[in-house]
Amino acid sequence: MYEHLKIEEKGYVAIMTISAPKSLNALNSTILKEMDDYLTSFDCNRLRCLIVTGDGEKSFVAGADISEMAGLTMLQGQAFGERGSSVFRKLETLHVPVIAAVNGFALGGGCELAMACDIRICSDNAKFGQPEVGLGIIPGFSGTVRLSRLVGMGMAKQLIYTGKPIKADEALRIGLVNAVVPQTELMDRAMELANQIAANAPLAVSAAKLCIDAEYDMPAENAIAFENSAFGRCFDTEDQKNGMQAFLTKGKCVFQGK
Ligand code: CO8
Repeated sequence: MYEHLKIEEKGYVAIMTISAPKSLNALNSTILKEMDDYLTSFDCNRLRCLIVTGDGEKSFVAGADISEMAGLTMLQGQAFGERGSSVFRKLETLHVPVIAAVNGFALGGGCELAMACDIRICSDNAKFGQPEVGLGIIPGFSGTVRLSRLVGMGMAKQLIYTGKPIKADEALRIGLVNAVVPQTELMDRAMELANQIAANAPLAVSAAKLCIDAEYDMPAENAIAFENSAFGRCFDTEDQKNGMQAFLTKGKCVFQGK
């Protein structure tokens, strides 16, 4: 169905594998279009979590495709940046949590893709970096926006100005990833995490994601009001009634997402 995406579903969890082995899964226009199409068709009523990973054992995504960018004019460069940013924003605002299972190089657009996900875990051979200034460009695809929010201004500036990649243990230390695991265990650990999320009330998980993201840039008073309203809406769901009833009767709730 797609040329560069492999899609799998296991229960409530979907796995999107980016596959362009000749370029270490570098993102070209076709891949961005396919990701856009897939995310547009993603059924958040049926699926409760998405895992994003790269094909093979060497690379998650080695950046945007340099051979495609090399000859761009200023306007084409801006359009390419906007294209990637809009797809990543679609991923970031998907109504279910997205886990990046980073299985190797996450450079430039690869690091930017991982940062657009809710949670990042990586294999012990992973390398993260923003090498763009070494190519005469800046991190596009919203890299200058998200990196400082994740790791703080000082570290973001160091990574972007030097262009030097960091290893998995350093990415863990600065909070760029939540966990580092052996390569052979990466997908199992990602599935375990996804299944833990999927077992919870999906409308509540989705509301929590919306709140955390939307409230981040709000003044505290507005953020608190936003949360209060979302909190109230949870009481209009069957999942809340059933979840609390199950607790009170010492049962287990199988959430229906209603
Ligand atoms: N684009 C295109 N092709 C690539 C890319 C890439 N980003 N990365 C690797 N490849 C290709 C190589 O050219 C090579 O192809 P070939 O076999 O035809 O020569 C193949 O993949 C294998 O790569 P290497 O032989 O280089 O493998 P190594 O193990 O020696 O090195 C590295 C692996 C370190 C990952 C190395 O390939 C590398 O440095 N790649 C480029 C990394 C990079 O600079 N990424 C950032 C790109 S810029 C970017 O992402 C900007 C995003 C924002 C865009 C904004 C729009 C305007």
